[in-house]
Amino acid sequence: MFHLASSLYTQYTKREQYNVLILGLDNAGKTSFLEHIKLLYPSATASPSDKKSNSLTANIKNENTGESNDNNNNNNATESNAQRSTTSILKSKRILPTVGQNTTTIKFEASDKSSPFASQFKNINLKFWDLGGQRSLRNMWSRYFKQCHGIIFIIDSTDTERFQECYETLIQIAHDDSWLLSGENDNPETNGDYERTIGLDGTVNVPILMLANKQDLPQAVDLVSLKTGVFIKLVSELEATDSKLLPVSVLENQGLKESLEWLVTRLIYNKGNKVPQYS
Ligand SMILES: Nc1nc2c(ncn2[C@@H]2O[C@H](COP(=O)(O)OP(=O)(O)O)[C@@H](O)[C@H]2O)c(=O)[nH]1
Ligand SMILES: [Mg+2]
Repeated sequence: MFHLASSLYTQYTKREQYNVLILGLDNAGKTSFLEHIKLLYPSATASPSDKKSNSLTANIKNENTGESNDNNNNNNATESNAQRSTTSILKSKRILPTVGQNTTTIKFEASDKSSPFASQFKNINLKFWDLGGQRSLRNMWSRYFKQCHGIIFIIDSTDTERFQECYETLIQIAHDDSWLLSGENDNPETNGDYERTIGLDGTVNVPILMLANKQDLPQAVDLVSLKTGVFIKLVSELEATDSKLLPVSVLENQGLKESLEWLVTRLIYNKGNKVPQYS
């Protein structure tokens, strides 16, 4: 009886984990994105006593300004208040260029809990990998493809000179040979060769969320111009891929939750293809 109850409990509380790579050229805003996500969602690795304190309302001491978010504050703070506080916390952080990798696991939750779609977002963890974007580090990315369920590709919408490089980098990701390999194959018939597990077209089989970042800056290229400019070719190139380009400002917390919700919907939809890990 105890075993039945305990297995039912485990079944009910079990969480799906999706691994998401944050890619893009250096200076696009990848690390800032991850830092802001950490402020917006509760950590999945926090100790039980931290469980209730969403990082948004946790006692984060702002070193530069001395501001702190009071844990006793009303948790029902309005969205605009929440937006202001995470934005000011982020702005006070000093984010250095990433050399290795940053990883974080969050508990995903719907921004509108009363929405009929909120229930599908239950019990989902997202593990993010923020990898260095300098040219020399980009050839390391493919090592992570086998384990990943989705990609967030961040574009600096003000860096027009490097749009072409962005485009080429994305195309390279989508056609990387690693998508064809599922790992060592035990099947003796194939002689230990790698097994082909995805679509025969040889393109990436995970959703790609492209974020046109820094939309708060006046010189940022808007979404329509981006789509009709150099990125127009992406539409046909990524045709077989589940992808979307959305405008955001990581620094100002514009469009972050909405874009993540698009991604999570697609991760769930794609789970027959890429099975999540369970914890
Ligand atoms: N104005 C503005 N600056 C941003 C935004 N996102 C990131 N940045 C800035 O862009 C620079 C590079 O950010 P970082 O996160 O280190 O980029 P990474 O190299 O891709 O990890 C930093 O100075 C950030 O403050 C944004 O949405 N708006
Ligand atoms: Mg970085």
